[in-house]
Amino acid sequence: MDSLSSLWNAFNFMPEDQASTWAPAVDNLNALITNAAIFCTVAIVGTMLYFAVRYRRRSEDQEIAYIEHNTRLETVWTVIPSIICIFLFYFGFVTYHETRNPPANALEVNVTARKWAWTFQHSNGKTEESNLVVPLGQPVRLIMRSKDVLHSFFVPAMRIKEDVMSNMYTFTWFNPVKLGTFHIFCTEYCGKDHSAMLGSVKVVTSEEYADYLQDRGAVADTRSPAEIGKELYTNKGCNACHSLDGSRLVGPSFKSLVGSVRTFENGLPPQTADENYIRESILISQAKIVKTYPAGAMPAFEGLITDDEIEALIAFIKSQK
Ligand code: HEC
Ligand SMILES: [Cu+2]
Repeated sequence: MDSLSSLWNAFNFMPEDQASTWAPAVDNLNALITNAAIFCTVAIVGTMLYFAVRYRRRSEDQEIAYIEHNTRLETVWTVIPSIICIFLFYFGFVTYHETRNPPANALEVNVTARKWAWTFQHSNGKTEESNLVVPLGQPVRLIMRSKDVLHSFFVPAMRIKEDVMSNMYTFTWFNPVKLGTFHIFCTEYCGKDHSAMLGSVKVVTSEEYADYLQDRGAVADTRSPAEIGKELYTNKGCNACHSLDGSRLVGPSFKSLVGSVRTFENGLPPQTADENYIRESILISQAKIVKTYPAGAMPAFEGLITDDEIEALIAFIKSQK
């Protein structure tokens, strides 16, 4: 029994910890695909070798049968693999769909990648490098961007991996089901110290998480991004054209904007307002003109606003429920 399980472990390449809700589903799917591939390889190569011996030419003047086709056989070897592929697609799609759609109550953490470190910022502004602290059993949605090149955020124990880019936000989420500390890697070669771009996810109880958020240490600015965003809303002049109470000024109100479906003047398809939409609206206001509003009224802020300021404005706009 012992030698059997050590044999199994030798062939099991998945990380030992299954620390998120969907880790077992990911592992089962991986095992299913691997086993199906091994089975097909053995069956096909085995049959091929057997036929090569069994039906080899036995003499120079041996006549061979003339075989055109076999409808029944061809139907079988088309239909069965098709069914297997549909099965694999189905299980893959279900898991993929889950990994792309965070629940509405997910906790949000902003992740910033740079050469060669990760920074995590929680909703109250608590910021820490390399160490992502999250509460057990609480879905966590990560809103990620890069300050320089392409990186990729990878936590094997959670079975999540997502590219991190400088010109848009990318997202991932997970629901941790195990207390403990788990590795973070960068899996996109990003230069000299790529291999040292490490970090850890620390899963703690919700009480420990609350204490963690409160402990702000010696930081100069203890405001939350939303509070900083509120100040920018006035300082950058957004308040001249955007109300917070739902009323129409020069531009649309920020009330309940995030998560709502936007329709546009310039024939573009409707879209749900998310972080990337807000970012684009600020930087390149002409890209999408909100229906019934004038084009060209909003100045483009490209070059006039930093990524950190945009992130604070997004947090503020999100808080206008
Ligand atoms: C001079 C007026 C004006 C100013 C100043 C202004 N905007 Fe706008 N904004 C508009 C108008 C008009 C629209 C709608 C037309 C469009 O989409 O360009 C708009 C659209 C938007 C949208 C998309 C809204 C939606 O309902 O989909 C966002 C987000 C936005 N602005 C953010 C900002 C932020 C943040 C600032 C400050 C940094 C700002 N705006 C400053 C006039 C303005
Ligand atoms: Cu990297």
